[in-house]
Amino acid sequence: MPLHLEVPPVKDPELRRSPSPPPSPSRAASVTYNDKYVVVYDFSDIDYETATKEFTALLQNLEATGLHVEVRPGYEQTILLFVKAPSALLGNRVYKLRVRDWLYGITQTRPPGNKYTIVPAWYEAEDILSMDHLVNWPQSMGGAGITPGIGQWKNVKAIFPMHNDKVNQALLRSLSKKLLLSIDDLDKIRDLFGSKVAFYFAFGQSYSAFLIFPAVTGLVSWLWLPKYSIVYTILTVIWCTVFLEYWKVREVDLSIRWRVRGVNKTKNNRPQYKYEQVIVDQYGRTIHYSPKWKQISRQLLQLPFMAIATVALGLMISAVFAVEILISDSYDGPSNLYLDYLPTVLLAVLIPYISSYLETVAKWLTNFENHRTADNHEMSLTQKIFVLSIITNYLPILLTAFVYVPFGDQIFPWLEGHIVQFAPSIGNRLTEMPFRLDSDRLRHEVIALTVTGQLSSFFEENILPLIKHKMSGWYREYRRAYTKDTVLISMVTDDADEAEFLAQRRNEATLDHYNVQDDIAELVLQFGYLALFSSAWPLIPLGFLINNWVELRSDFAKICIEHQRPAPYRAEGIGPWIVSLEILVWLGSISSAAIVHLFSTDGVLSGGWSTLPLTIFISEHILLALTAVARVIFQRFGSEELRRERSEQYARRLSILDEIEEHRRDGEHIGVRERERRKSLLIAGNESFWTKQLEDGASAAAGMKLIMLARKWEQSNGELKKKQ
Ligand SMILES: [Ca+2]
Repeated sequence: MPLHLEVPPVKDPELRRSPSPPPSPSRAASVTYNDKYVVVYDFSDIDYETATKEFTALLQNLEATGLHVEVRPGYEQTILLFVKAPSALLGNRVYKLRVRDWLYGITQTRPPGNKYTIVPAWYEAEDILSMDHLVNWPQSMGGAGITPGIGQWKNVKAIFPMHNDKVNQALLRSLSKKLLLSIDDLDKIRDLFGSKVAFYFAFGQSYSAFLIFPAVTGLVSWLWLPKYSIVYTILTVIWCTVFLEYWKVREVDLSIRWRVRGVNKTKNNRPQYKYEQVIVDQYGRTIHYSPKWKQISRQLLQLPFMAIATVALGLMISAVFAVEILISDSYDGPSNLYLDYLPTVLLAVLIPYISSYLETVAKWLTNFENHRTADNHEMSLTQKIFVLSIITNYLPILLTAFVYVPFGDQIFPWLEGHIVQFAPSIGNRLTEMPFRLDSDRLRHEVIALTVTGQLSSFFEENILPLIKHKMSGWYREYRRAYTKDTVLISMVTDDADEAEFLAQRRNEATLDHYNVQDDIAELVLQFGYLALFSSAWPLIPLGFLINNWVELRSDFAKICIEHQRPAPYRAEGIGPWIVSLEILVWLGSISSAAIVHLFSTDGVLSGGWSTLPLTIFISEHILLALTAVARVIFQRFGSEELRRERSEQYARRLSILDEIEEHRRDGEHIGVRERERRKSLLIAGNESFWTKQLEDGASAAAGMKLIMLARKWEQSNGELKKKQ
């Protein structure tokens, strides 16, 4: 077997593949994370027969792929399948993935070797990605085809790689000592969690570094310049544009550095993707065809959804807003103190309720849109939720700035008049006070919303999940100790030498899946506050700068502690968030201009000729927006010439691809000798955990025993109950 070794640019010795580190006397130190995966199988909802059948199928699929499986009990009625890839299999997959990348034009040099070549990974996440493919990819592509929660595998709760705690902690420690993340830190995050997650940190890092400039100008403006300063505003608008253009370049740089440029076009179909036909075109390429017009027209459905959501949320927020002002400005009846808090309480109760309903609709809509790749699906859903959060976050400020302050003196007397007419009992309590215009109100609104927004999102993101996780842990312990529920781990005792390892993995199995889009959305929303409203309160950038220092570190800790280790998927950037940022920059230029125009000299613009330029300005920008939408749609259709060129390229590649991607699964065609060799390799390894169920059928027997134990216990318990 020819063995081609490339020089691996490994930065951290902890991040090497299993055979590389020298044997260490301590067992904990010798655990490798690059070649393992955990599959969580939950059989609490199904009967004995179904459970054994499903479990056997699961195991057979994994073993047929050439993976070694150790079975251990999990919490409640779950079985943890610990999957380990033989290094020959994994190294070969890593090699094939590199060849695939080269064929798709992601990398420029052809990796030397043939279909038997085994290479060491350059970093841990590269191995784990291939590990993920072995477990998750369809059988036709040489994987085990385990897709958690879908179809045949609906009782597979999760598949995940294990956290490399030592490296996690070391990196977190070094990050918390630094002011800014270096390129080296970003590389390390990529080595751990893959480029998709690393791009979030890269974006957060660039954004925070850029924030230093408006933080300084903002402080200067706050100290020495007049309120709603025009100089500060112009600088901020320019800064926004410059930052965005910088990030576009930076993203390309990083995607080349991380060898992921163009990786989005190589993504597989998601299992839920529905296609109408399978076509083999003249270049020999299999296409799962679903008409473009159908997809685009389905995606256009989000426009009416967004319109309705905007109107619904908008009406509610405006109503609460009007009540709030009526009460604070002119209501003179009894129990004024309680009434003061009424609108806030109303908003606090109503908004989460309506938002969660709208989110359900958004989820349904995204499923309906039938995206081909998991990336597109995830992104489309996050973008919808992002628009909803934009409305709830920005609308109160927009109402204050552009409705209440300029038109309040007309709207509120009119509103009061109507209340007197239709509800005299309330109306009579409204005093005939002349409308007091409070131009500081905008500033206060901006301060209150940005500060509480950052604080509450920190709490929701970091503190609340920790509390929840702790509580469910306590509850589990309580049930285990005091109730007669079937809990597997109380029937089976762990081997002493694995107890700690198993405790950690059981904990990881209960954690949530991590979605990096949520974190990006949070930063983009923050950027929007800055772009749209910082002219009202120039200390915003300084506050955000401090917030983000904590944010990036606490997000890293959050991934390590509160979430399962994310599968190290690849991405070539932050994707459509660029478009969101562009829109926010554009909105920011309008909003800042209008705020300065309305507030800077204390003179409030009121009707007449002076609003004319503003109207022209806005209508012109609506036109721009339409052009942008059209551009996006046309880009979706793509250029015919480009497609043809790519197809010809593909035909050229196909001969090599055929040789490389043999659609056979490793476990099915290896001989008895190779099987024995792999066993002896496992025994020779330093991890006794992976040698407990080496004999053929041992893992299956262990799993069956666990399922039977649980069911027997339930049976005898049920009979006991009947007898009593
Ligand atoms: Ca975050």
